[in-house]
Amino acid sequence: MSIQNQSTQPFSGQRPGTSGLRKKVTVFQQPGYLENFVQSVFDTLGDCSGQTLVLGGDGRYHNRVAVQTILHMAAAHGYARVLVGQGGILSTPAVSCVIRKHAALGGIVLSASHNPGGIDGDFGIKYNIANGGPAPESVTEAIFQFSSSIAAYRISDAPEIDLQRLGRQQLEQMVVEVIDPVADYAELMQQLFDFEAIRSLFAGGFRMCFDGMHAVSGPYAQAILEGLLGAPAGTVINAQPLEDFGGHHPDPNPVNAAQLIGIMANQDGPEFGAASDGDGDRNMIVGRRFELTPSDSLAVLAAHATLAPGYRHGLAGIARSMPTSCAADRVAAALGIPCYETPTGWKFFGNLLDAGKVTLCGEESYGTGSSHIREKDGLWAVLFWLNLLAVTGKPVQQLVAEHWARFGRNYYSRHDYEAIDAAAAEELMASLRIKLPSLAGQNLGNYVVDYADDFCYTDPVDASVSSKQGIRIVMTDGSRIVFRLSGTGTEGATLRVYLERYEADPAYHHLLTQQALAALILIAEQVAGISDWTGRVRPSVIT
Ligand code: VG1
Ligand code: CO
Repeated sequence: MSIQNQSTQPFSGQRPGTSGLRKKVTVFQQPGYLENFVQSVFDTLGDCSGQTLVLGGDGRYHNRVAVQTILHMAAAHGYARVLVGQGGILSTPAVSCVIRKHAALGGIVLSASHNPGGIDGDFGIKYNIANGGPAPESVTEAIFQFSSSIAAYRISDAPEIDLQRLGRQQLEQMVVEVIDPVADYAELMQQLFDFEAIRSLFAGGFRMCFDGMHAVSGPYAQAILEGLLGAPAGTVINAQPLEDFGGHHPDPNPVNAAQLIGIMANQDGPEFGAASDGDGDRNMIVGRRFELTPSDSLAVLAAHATLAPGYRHGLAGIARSMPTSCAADRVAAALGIPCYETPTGWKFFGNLLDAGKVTLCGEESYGTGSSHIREKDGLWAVLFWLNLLAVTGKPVQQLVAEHWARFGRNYYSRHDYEAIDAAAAEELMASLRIKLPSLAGQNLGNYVVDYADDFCYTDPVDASVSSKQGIRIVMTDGSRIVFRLSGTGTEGATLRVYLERYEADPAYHHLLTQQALAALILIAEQVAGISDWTGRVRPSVIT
């Protein structure tokens, strides 16, 4: 066994996007591709001797191969210890939890999250820092710089590690500790939520359905919901992680989780439904015949947070990504706490959480989380909701209706135009940018534009600036249209159009979302010329 220096060439385009480096599996299978990126991570970190690394992924195709490679590279960089999930499995929130609990220097998450898996699907890698959260832009930029000039990587040629065998194994001078992927995470959840109350809820006949979407959250949900909380066997469907997610798209929204929506449409079916994504950091919450928007979910959780033991002392503040609806802002105002608006991507919440400025965070893309870790957390959100349902005795729909009655309703929808021509997408955005200055004060349909800009964020903690984070057109009544290009797709470009309308009057809280937003949808098309630029007359996904 020895450590080798393998000479290599840089690969172009290893710049991490919204959430790490995501490419087709076939790209990652090129000799040296993964190694280059990992070497660039280690070069960015500098001396890793004596440190601990956490490693795991969502179980998608190529996960185990990549885990072995990274273990052998970590051994060549002086790490004292790697904590790796059994079978190479760790959800994104579990990685964050394990990094923090075991004071690791950082962790590597192998996932392309909500992107499809399998041999024809996507693979991804993301580095998380010592606070448990995604590396900030300064770190990802350094990784990219190293990857563009790399000449060699270091790796051990020792035999493979047995990823099934729990406990310690030796790799060169390094200890590899294969850990139960669920244990630390489950322990943390029990500190935050009223497991007694939720256990009684299930014991009293309450039924739910959790769709694991054949991705990583299945084992977590089974251990916690069916194991610790006593929900009946079968509560978790599609529970087993599969390399291709069973051919499905592990992106929990009503379109992709059609099976769950079907189950929840049944009048005699479960009262509560939820789904998570590829790497377990997203959540979709559904009631019986009722779909909840993630923006509303954040707002309702914030309004009732003190009902959960982990939040009984209240919230320091709330943060939401810019395109997320302003429903949470109204709760923050009522609670007298600040509400921060950040660019899309969980990494932007890290500083606010570390500084103790916020307790709850959320994104419109089915992402919710808190200061307990530094990632969004799918099952955490489900347990939070279960805690609310158990304590209030009210179903989801009633809690949400009462919320709207008190705060007003923010109608909200996202229209995605996937796999469009990348150059055309850039041109659409460029031409919108040119129009921005002339939009203020203009009448668009029944709306008057208050202001229009390209969102630029200055981090309140370290003053770092992130520009061009999405074009927003904000109307005088607070309604908004936001345009941005996805940073996680791997085919062409994806245009996301976010639409929001505020309605204070309860007499208008029963409208169908797309109808409530119809005028704004029309304005978005008129202002941006979406069909002209993309050749599409309708979005590919509406959530
Ligand atoms: C999308 C979502 C964003 C989320 C990101 C990573 O990014 O819009 O809110 O943080 O995915 O989520 P984009 O750039 O494609 O819009 V996950 O669960 O895929 O790590
Ligand atoms: Co995810």
